[in-house]
Amino acid sequence: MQKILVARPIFPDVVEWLKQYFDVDANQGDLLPTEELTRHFTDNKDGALTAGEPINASVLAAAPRLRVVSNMAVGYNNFDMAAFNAANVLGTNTPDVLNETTADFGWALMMAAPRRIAESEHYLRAGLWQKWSYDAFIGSDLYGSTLGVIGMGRIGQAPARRAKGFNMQVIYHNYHNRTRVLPEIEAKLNAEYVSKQDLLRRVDHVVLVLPYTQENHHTIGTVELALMKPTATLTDIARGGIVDDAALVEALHAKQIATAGLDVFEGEPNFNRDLLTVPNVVLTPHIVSATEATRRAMANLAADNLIAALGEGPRAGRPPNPINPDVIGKARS
Ligand code: 8YV
Repeated sequence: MQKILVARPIFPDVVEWLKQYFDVDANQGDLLPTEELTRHFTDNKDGALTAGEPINASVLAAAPRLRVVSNMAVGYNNFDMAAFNAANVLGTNTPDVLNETTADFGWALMMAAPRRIAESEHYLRAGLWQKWSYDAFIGSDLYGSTLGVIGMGRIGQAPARRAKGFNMQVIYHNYHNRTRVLPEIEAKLNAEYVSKQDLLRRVDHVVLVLPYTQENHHTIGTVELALMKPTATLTDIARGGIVDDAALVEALHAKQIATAGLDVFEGEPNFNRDLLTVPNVVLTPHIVSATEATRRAMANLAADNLIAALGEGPRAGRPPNPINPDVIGKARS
């Protein structure tokens, strides 16, 4: 039987399902630090199921038999894909199943931040509410405003679809190496392609939905924040590192923009604690895909990918979501 590692706790029934095919080392305890992760791989694993654990050249070197790593996430910046390709190791991810859940959560942040829901709830809980006042927690509208999507991919199109119901104008920009989406998608979403600078100048609410790559590091920093309206909202449901969190703290304190909703952070879970000094932000601990149905769909897809990539099950040899399909069938190097 081939051996696999499940690198962190997942649904127990998915572990049981994997046990039908593999000898499973199921780490159902706490998260594994990298060194310990590496030690698990020296035990000749053929595959692994991860959810954000960093898999780099040194981890792969410790795992000479490893042929596939299946990430339970759509983003795979935890994989060093150059190292995967050099070693002929397949990476897989879980696209599409989380698009709508992610968009819903982004929408929730985009409503909560400008309407100051978290900030005003803290005020109420602290017993500070004494009277009604015409200007207490004044915010800005979503309905009829301009939405800016940076990263109009599979997920980015989902908030753009929601914008119709809010009578919003949609403008978008794509990131490194990508330009416009197909004209029929633009027409359907009624979305206008603009430069990043134009988007930042015009937008009332901007949502970031782009993958983390070196080129996208600090897509939003001091310069970009300075272009935005003082009434604007920034929503980040992408990845830590897309926004320069220190620059954002400064911009919020200086009231360069009105507010932000953030689910992802540089260095998470050890995020920049200066964000806690800013009252007008909504901060959540990377829970964008956390609904029962979506997390189940992600876990099932991650298991499907692993089973198929290791030549088992009904899709043997044809995993649904290969990131680097060129390595399929090549000997591990
Ligand atoms: C994951 C995510 O839950 O899919 C992604 O890329 O950001 C989240 O939905 C998280 O990354 C854990 O793997």
